[in-house]
Amino acid sequence: MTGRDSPLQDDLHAVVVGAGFSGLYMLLRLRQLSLPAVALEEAADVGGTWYWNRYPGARCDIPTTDYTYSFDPEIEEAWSWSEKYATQPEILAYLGFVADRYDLRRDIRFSTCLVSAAWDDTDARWQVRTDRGDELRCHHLVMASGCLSLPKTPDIEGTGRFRGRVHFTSRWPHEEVDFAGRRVAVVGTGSSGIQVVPPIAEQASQLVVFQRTPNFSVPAHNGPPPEKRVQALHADRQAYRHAARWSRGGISYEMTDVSGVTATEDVRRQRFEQAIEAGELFSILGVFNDQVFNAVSNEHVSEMIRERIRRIVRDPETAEALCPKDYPFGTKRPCLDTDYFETFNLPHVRLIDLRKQPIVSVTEEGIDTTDESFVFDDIVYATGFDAMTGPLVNVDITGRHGITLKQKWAHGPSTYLGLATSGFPNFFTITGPGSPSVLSNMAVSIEQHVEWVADCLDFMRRKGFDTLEPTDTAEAGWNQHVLDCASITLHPQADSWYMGANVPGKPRVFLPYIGGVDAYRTACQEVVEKGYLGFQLSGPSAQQCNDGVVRRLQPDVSILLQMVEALGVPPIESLSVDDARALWRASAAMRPPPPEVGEVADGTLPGPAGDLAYRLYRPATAGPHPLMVYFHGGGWVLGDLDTDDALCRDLARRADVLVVSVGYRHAPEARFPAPVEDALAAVRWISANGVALGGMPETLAVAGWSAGANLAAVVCQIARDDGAPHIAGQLLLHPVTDSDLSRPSYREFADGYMLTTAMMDWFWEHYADPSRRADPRVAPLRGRLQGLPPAVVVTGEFDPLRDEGLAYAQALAAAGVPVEHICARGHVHTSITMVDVVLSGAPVRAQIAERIRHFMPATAPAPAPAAL
Ligand code: NA7
Repeated sequence: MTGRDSPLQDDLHAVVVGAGFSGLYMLLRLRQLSLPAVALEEAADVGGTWYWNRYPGARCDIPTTDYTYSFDPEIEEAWSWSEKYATQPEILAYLGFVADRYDLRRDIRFSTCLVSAAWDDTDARWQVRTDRGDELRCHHLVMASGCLSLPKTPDIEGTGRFRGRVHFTSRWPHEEVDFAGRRVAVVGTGSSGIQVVPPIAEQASQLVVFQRTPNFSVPAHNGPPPEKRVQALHADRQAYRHAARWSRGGISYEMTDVSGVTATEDVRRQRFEQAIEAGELFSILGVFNDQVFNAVSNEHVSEMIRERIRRIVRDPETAEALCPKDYPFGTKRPCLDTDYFETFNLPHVRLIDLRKQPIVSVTEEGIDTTDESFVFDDIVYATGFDAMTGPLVNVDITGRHGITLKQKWAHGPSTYLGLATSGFPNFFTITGPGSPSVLSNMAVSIEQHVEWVADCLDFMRRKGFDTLEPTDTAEAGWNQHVLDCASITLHPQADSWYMGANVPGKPRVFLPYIGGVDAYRTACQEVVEKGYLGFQLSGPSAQQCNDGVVRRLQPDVSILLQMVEALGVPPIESLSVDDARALWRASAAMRPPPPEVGEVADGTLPGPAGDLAYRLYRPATAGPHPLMVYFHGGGWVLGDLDTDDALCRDLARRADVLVVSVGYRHAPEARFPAPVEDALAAVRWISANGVALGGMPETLAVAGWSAGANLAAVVCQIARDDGAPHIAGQLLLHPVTDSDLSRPSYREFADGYMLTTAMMDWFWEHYADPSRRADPRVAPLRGRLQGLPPAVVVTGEFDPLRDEGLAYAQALAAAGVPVEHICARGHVHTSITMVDVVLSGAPVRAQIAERIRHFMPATAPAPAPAAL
């Protein structure tokens, strides 16, 4: 071990903080690069979290086949795990073995804490101080200090008063703690509590478990390492590791396409039982493909877990108290257990539900709740950690301009890739907030981060750069992406430590990156391939900054695009019109069931060349309702009432309006001006018959998507010129407003974002002769815009039609028309309309519903009941 008193070298390339899984590997990589480095470690030996959390029952909950270093096949050969989920002593021994094998201890300063680190701009170095009085300088500071390493001080009255023995699962003594014949309290029922309860129950004469929030837990089925995994690993180690590195969670498992919403009861149970049988976290987290996003799907899994608990625990009241009910499954860290629920059937074990009888105070003898006084010999606190940000902001780290990390992150962490943060040059966080970290197999995520940092330091040295720091643009973009990913899940609903909600006063922000290890790894690689995109690099003779944002698409839009690409769907413009229509209809039919509304009724109305079909969507609320005529999209060639059904339902529900979706004639059979004539006739008829349909008088607005929005805009211009019918407002979703395809968005998003420039060409070809394309009834942007009804114009950030939509909004505003422009950030042409497929579209549609209130009055209040 590094001698405590031998002075540390003053000028190092890197200081690594921590000697757990990440610190050890970081140190090794630095040594392999011949970059002088030292690790500072608070503990007396290596191990990190596995050094401190020595409580009985402590185990990993990722199978050991995967909870292991994979960077060196030789250590994999030399070490074999004895169990599926190894105990803490075995994992600690493993880390000791790795430290020995590479002789890492000689570069680790044990029993030494980092006290402060301050960036000195003048010599581009960190000034580091330790609690042993060391003062040293280094080029790079790497925080390998763990995500769950700073225990939370239990926020319970009187904790200092207790005269018996007190233990923290997170700081367990090295000597064995004997509970035989003792009266023991365990406070906290997270992973640690759930692991420690059964072994303590085996010894104690009395055990009382104080539970504030019940936790979802499923059996670990511990035993020998899982044969299937072991075989796969031995058959092809490289392929096995590769699959894990490119998996969603850092461990390969079979992804399902079964939705919890649409699957039959039998299939749901079968999938659940398979997951229970596997006894792995990612199996139970992946029973259905939509359980992370969809409350109904999630509730199926939740309820099946509750059913298990009720079957196991004999006392119904205890069973009910152990059933989590107020947060979706998986949004608090789920647990794997060994006989946890069974333990409550033992006569000397009791559960106290703190929701019913909260703790008043810890006393000299034990614990007082509002209802009872308990006497104990031991109290075990399993009350958790100040997770992810705690270990970083509770050290005095000062970046440029004297700003501390604590100050910068006062409202929540801000990072680029969870690896670095602007204002703090040459500062790296291994598995920091904004990276998959705690949502993944940590072993895989740690290796990926360490390798990324090592490669980066190597690159800097080779290119002569001294400093590296993310730009504000890149960091803000990443923070937004991390938030976008979390926002479409159920996670924000839970008071979890993922949300920082377990520590009073901590900002409520979803801390890890939930986009997946695979997606994250791709982003990190892309950053490097694009010349360290979003990083400012500088040195004595070189500067480099390729600024930008690595992920701008909404996460579910990005997945959708990948799926479409993988399906190899032929380009619409390569098909016959009939085949294109069939494909359009088929893709709409594949979507999940549409939302319910009060009433859906089909009818016909008279058009200029025969009857036109319409479909009416009536909200469930009491009418009459404001009236909205809707025209579907599809380039005047494709689409019908069915293809835009979900969007119409969503509009009716959210905006509380009566939507009448109108089918109009299509090109090429009925080219311009036929669709315009149909649209106009429909609006006139609905205006005349609106009250009979259940609409409020004088409230008619028009709406449409894409080519449908083109028709809506054109109808508004004609109605204004004719003086009738009165149109209260226009909602234009991704509208076609011009026939000029030379705007930049047509080039920027020409291909790969659902609607392509080639497709638009094809639509135009079918719809209108080139000689007629300047007609304002074709290209409303070329018409007179004064005196038009108020408008809400929605454009997609990644839409070839973006610029013409924006141009229309600007031109309307310039003509004095009240207009609201909504830019759907990270969206493509189709995504807002894909209700229940693209979940990130929901907030945009909510915004639309709110904005159209400006021209659509609220539904009239239901008439008061007649006085008796
Ligand atoms: P957790 O998962 O944060 O669990 C802590 C538990 O302690 C949890 O049940 C808390 O209830 C409870 N707690 C915390 N403060 C109190 C007070 N004041 N009174 C009563 N109960 C309290 O930490 P763990 O150590 O179990 O697990 C951490 C991670 O380590 C784990 O997820 C794995 O990744 C490994 P609450 O839910 O806040 O109501």
